[in-house]
Amino acid sequence: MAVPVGNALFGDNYLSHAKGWKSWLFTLDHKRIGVMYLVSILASFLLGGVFALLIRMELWTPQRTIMDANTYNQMFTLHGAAMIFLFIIPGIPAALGNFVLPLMLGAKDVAFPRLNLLSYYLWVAGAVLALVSIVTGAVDTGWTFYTPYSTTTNTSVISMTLGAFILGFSSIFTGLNFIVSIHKLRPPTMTWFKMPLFLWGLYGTAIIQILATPVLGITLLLLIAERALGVGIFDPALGGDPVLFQHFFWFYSHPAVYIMILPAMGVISELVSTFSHRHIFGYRFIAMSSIAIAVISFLVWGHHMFVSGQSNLASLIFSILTFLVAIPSAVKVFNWVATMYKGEVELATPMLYALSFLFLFGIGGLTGLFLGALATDVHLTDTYFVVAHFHYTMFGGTAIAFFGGLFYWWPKITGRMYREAWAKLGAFLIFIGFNTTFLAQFIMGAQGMPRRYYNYLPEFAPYHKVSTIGAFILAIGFVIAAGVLLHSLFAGEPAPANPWGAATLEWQTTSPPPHDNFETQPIPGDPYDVDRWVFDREAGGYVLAPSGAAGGRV
Ligand code: HEM
Ligand SMILES: [Cu+2]
Repeated sequence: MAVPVGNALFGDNYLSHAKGWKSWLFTLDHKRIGVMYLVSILASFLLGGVFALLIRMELWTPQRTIMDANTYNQMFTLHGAAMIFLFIIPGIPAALGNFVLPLMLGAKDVAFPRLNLLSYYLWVAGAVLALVSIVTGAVDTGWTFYTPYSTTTNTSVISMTLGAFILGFSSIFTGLNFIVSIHKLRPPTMTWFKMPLFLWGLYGTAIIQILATPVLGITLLLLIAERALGVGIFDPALGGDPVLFQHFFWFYSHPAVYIMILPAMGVISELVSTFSHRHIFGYRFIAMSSIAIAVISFLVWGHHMFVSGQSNLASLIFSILTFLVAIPSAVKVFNWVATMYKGEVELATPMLYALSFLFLFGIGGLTGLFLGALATDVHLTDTYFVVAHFHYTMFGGTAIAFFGGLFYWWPKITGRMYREAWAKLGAFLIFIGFNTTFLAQFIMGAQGMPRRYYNYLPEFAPYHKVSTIGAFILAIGFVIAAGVLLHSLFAGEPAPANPWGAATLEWQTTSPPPHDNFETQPIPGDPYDVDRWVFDREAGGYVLAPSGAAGGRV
């Protein structure tokens, strides 16, 4: 088997550079830390997914199916908490971002490699505390930990919230590291507007991580103080105010949905340009809209509280501000579509995920308008409409982009290609399964099926059955996707340096990259100048066209 040009699988690379488990556990290499995050985060997704399937099985019938009501409450709490705090918030920045960010900058590592390793171990500590809370009487408050229930239930709220508190620090440190890296490690020729859009996405995310996450930390500490010491902050019996908790909680958790979606949008910008083989359209608008979204995200938290008794004026203002988010989001979508228009769209696996994202996130975003409008939200709040809406945005948006990014950077991370046909089948089943699961939830939600209910009226049973069947199709899709990636690890063709023809710097080093990322310092040019890359049969991938030799190398 001829080894393609740019493949370093059988020579020196970051994976072969040092051996033994210590070389992993104490590594300061951002690529290895990224890989450790990736494995841990995928394990969390598996755990959350198992909880999801158990929830869906329970909801197969209107009465008890497989578990009692208390267990059910714990299941949806654990599902939500695992998916949010362990999987989707750290997902793209910590796993993919850690691996890709320094490479895209042409740098050797992030600005603070030790802090990076600390972030990872904080994540592990938080995850362990969350697991402890499962063993010691799982939490049943919902992932939102609303008071006064969370201060009175006798389940292990303290270890779970302490876990979330520590995970918050992991997130803050990652954000800090990325901001400093982007400011300090950008090569002189990479001006702000020559930066890949994935980095703009991570930059916007990092701002929110640093500014919003401490509020969650303080809120959870106050909750712990109230439970452990009886300080009256949220409990009316002690002179506190439960609605205050909701304000604090959503002041973090709304921006947190942009911690989830901004890096996802960054991934999509890369995928859409690469697989349309076309320069990204409206670069500056996409870049600036990331910052606009980051800023607006701080001003809309009250849309989660329209029925909490906050004043009508406050609700009105929050509603108007919520609609503002649609503008920068739509700016991105229009620019992606314009990039594809007249491009040579190649339906490789990562692009299938990107197209899924456009469709699913489109539905998620547009249904958000019904929830942002006061009159319709009062009817829809706390129904399955909300459950469907946030799954379309978080799962259909962020998680799908995460998997698109994983299939995109996989050859770079592992040095191996995967089987396209099977990978496409997985992506296709995930798309079908996803819509089957969650479209049905929009319908029953609009008809009044409440969220978090164990028993329900028999008239909703057909929708629940469809949704459960969809969840299993979805699971089969993921099993196939996982099988494809595992198979490639052992039997995949060696990957070329640049299998897709992308122009960002991470493709200008071998697959997998050497320990120090680049043999010789690459010179960044326009990150979307994809025309300079031509397919070379012998290399099995893309190489620089001779005429465009200035600025890059293979
Ligand atoms: C196999 C895929 C999934 C299925 C079938 C599924 C299903 C469900 C169901 C049935 C609920 C319970 C709703 C309720 O009782 O109110 C739920 C809640 C939730 N899910 Fe998922 N989910 C899946 C994947 C995900 C993913 C990938 C995420 C995150 C990105 C996620 C985040 C959440 C959250 C935050 C809740 C709210 C829990 C709460 O109400 O406290 N889910 N999900
Ligand atoms: Cu919100």
